[in-house]
Formats: sequence, C-alpha cells, structure tokens
Amino acid sequence: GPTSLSRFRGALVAAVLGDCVGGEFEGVEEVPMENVLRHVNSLEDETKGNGILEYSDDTAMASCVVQSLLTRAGFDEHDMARRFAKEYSISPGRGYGSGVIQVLKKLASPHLTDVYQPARDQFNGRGSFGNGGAMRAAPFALAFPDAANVKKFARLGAMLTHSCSLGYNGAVLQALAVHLALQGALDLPQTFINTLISEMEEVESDEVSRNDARILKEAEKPFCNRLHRVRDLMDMDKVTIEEVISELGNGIAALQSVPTAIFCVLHCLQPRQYLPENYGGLERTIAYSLALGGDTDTIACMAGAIAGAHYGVEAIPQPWIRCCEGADDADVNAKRLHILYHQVSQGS
Ligand code: R7I
Ligand code: MG
Ligand code: MG
Repeated sequence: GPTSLSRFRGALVAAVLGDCVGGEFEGVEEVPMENVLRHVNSLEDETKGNGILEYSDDTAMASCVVQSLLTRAGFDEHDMARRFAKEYSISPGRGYGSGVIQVLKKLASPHLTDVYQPARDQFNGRGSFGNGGAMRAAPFALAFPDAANVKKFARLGAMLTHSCSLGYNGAVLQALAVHLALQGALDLPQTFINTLISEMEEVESDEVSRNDARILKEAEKPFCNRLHRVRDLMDMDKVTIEEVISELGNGIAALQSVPTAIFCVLHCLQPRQYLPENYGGLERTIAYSLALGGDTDTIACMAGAIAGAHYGVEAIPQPWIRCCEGADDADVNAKRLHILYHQVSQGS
C-alpha cells in the first residue's frame, strides 16, 4: 500500500544500486546497450557479491543526510554539515565533484558560524548548479510526510553545498518525485508528471530562481521547461537515446540530470523491446539510465530512488544487492526512516 515499508526500503536500496552499478560508465559518452546488459548481467554471477561494487559520493552524502535526519529526528543544518565534512575527510576518494571539495573542506572548520556561506562562495559567488544536492535528496521524502516539509528541507539540505537555484531546485524536484512515488502516484503517470510540473511552477516562481535562469541563459522556469519535454517524450511511441540526451541531457548539472532520471522511470514503466523481457520495471530503469551515458551513477541513483519507491524492495534482484557496498546499510536505515516518518505524521 501507499507509504509502505517496502517502498521506503526500495527507494534507499535502489538509489545505492544505481550509484554502485552506474559507476562503471560515469563520464562515458556513448554506452551501447550491449555493454550495459553485459555489466548488469555479470551481477548475477555467483562468484561476485560481497559489495564488490563500491559506492561513490552520491551514496556517501545520502547516508550523511539519513544519519542526520535520524539522529536529530528532523533537519539540523549544523549536524548535517558536520557529517558531510567528516565523511569527506574520512573517504575523500569517492569521486566528489571538483568544486564541492572546497565547500566540504570549509565545512570542517570549527570556527564556521554560517554553514551556508561556503556554498555561496562557489563559482564566483553564484553557487554550484551541479547535481550534488539532488543526488542525496531522496531521504528527505522518507523523513517528512508533508510535501511542504519535503520541499523546504530538501532545499535547505542542498543549499549546504549548492546555493544556486538551479542546483537546489533540482534537489526539490528529486525529493518531490520520490515523495509522490511513495504515495503510489506512478500508477497514474500523466497525473504524476502534471503534479510535478505544477509543483515546480510554484518552486521556480520566486525572484532568485527567475534571476538565476536569466543570468545562466536558461528558459524561464528551467525545470518546468524540462518537465514539459519529459511529458512530450513519454507520449512518444518510439524515442531514441540520442533524442533523450539532446532534449533532457545526461550531464553533471542538476538541470541536465534530474528531469532525465524522472524520464528514465516513466519510460521504463512498460517493457521495451531493447531491454530483456525477463527484466522487471526496476531493472529496466537502472539499465536504461546507464545506457544514456554521461553522469550514469547519479542519474541511475536518482532514477533508482524514484523507481524503488514505486516498485518496492521486492522488485530488486538479491544478487544485485549483494554486489553493492552500502546496500544493506541503506535497507536498515530505510526501516528507521519509516518509523520516523510515521512518528512525524502522528505528531503533526
Ligand atoms: O554537484 P557536485 O556535488 O557534483 C556531483 C557529481 C555527481 O555526478 C557525482 O557522482 C560526482 O561525480 O559529482 O559538485 P560541484 O563541484 O558542485 O559541481 C559539479 C561540477 O559542475 C563542477 O565541478 C563544475 O564542473 C560544474 N558546475 C559549474 N560550472 C560552472 N559554473 C557546477 N556549478 C557551476 C557553475 O556555476
Ligand atoms: Mg558519484
Ligand atoms: Mg555522478
């Protein structure tokens, strides 16, 4: 049923899977489906397993978000910032974006009073529009039942490293997509995309967002613009990988990856001729995300979170889980978030 434990577990575990499995092709421009299927099918190999695929910054930071939300029973920006900084200092080699490293180093300073300031200093004071806020946004949807809180805290959580509206609004969109998927909203794909569009109409209507879009020479309400393209593409019978990349992107910017991840989920709700018949929707979503190339770990991680919230944990093949570092921890944390979520809903 809606907001079931299975959906919570599916969301967090499939996000880790997307990151770990997608890492293989990160930054590769053209990824033939053949290569994707070879990689994905190798996960079923009995001799693998035991977490041989390592997770990257996507999972490392999402796990900080989860631990912070659980420990503080809500959002605490100082605690979350401290966890990001500590995680980076312990494991700096997880493939972090080249800009965000500066922020993470500054966040480690005990003298820092405004935890949002290091993020504001990025890129000549404009802040990062990378997808690093969005890649770790799913847990906000698993901690707060109320959409207004999901939006508010996903935004603030992203702003600890991404102060450009094109960065943090991507996090809001990703968290909203997971929020809706947890409620079973993907049973009605048209309503799902229309709801996201109307939510983002409001999110992107403020002066800061309008100004950032103007300065960066993007369309007015850039995420809404991309979501309209997602809606057009999902209505098309046949759509090529090239069309998806040229319409939506597969890059490291939130604008070029969050709507793309949402499209991957929508496109894979039904069987596709170029994907194996024995694949369920979740496997299709992950495989398809990798075939787009570009920022594959992050697009598969975000698509995985949304798809996992829709299909539930039972849809994830066990051998995949065994191959991915951090998948078991994510499962345990999903159970804890499920308890927090239902406590919060009783309290409010
Ligand atoms: O967004 P971020 O945390 O990176 C996340 C990505 C994911 O794919 C992860 O898997 C990992 O591989 O990295 O890190 P940032 O450094 O904030 O942003 C990522 C990149 O986007 C930067 O290194 C820049 O190349 C680019 N970028 C910008 N370039 C110019 N001007 C982000 N913001 C700007 C900008 O304002
Ligand atoms: Mg990564
Ligand atoms: Mg990435």
